[in-house]
Amino acid sequence: MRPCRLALLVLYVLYASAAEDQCPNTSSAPEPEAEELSANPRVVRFTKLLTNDECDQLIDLGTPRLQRSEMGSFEHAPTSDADAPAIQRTSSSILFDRHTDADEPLLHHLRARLAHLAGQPLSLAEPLQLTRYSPGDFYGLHLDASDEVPRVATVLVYLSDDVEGGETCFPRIGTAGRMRPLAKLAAAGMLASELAKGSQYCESDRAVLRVSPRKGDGLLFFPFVDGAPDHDAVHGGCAVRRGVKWVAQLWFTLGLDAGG
Ligand SMILES: O=C(O)CCC(=O)C(=O)O
Repeated sequence: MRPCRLALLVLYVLYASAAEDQCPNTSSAPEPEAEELSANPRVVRFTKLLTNDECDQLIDLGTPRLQRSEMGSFEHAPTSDADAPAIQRTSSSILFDRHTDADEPLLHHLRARLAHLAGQPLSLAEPLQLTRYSPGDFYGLHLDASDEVPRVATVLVYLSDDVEGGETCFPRIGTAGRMRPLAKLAAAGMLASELAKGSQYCESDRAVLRVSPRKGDGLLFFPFVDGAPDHDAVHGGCAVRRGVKWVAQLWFTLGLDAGG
């Protein structure tokens, strides 16, 4: 194992043991129903994680400041590796600012709630992101984490209903034994061409995990496991065919607490 991975692993073990204490449930909202959609990689769906009002308020708060979505994390420019240009993202987003938006009660409350559900300390949470997909918009297959951006957990919350298409697609789930390991393709420099096949996994006759947007529901998964990106957690957002899909994303990233 490379020294930086070992260091990250040690960091992770240390923080994970403390995490339970650091993410108390500060909300009076009832715990949403949780359903494990996949054990490995682990993907959990929460039903009615946010209320309709919370979804609508978040959209209202972010809409005036939407811009073309970018790749990468809020601290690192487009992401992980030389494969990044092959990935496409056509939506609009706002990354709520940690300082400007710090006093916004809705954001404060939602971040704490999502951290609790993810079992992660709030100190590892990036700023909350809000994203809008209009008809035709999509997010190609990608890994949320890299060695430089060790995102240990992702929470996605769907904020709108009445959308056709727009499923969150995990092409490595449901295809066990039928696909070459993505990590090996990455090592062979073939990650970009594999990720570019994204849209074919959105077709309805393919038996991969696809989660349809349902207002208020959330997904939790873990892009960085045991000190390395988990290639099996690769995912993307299928093109929206009708309606407007809104999601909120919160990533939990190792080292944020140390770096500020
Ligand atoms: O929109 C989706 O369903 C997926 C979004 C996503 O993968 C992301 O923001 O990292």
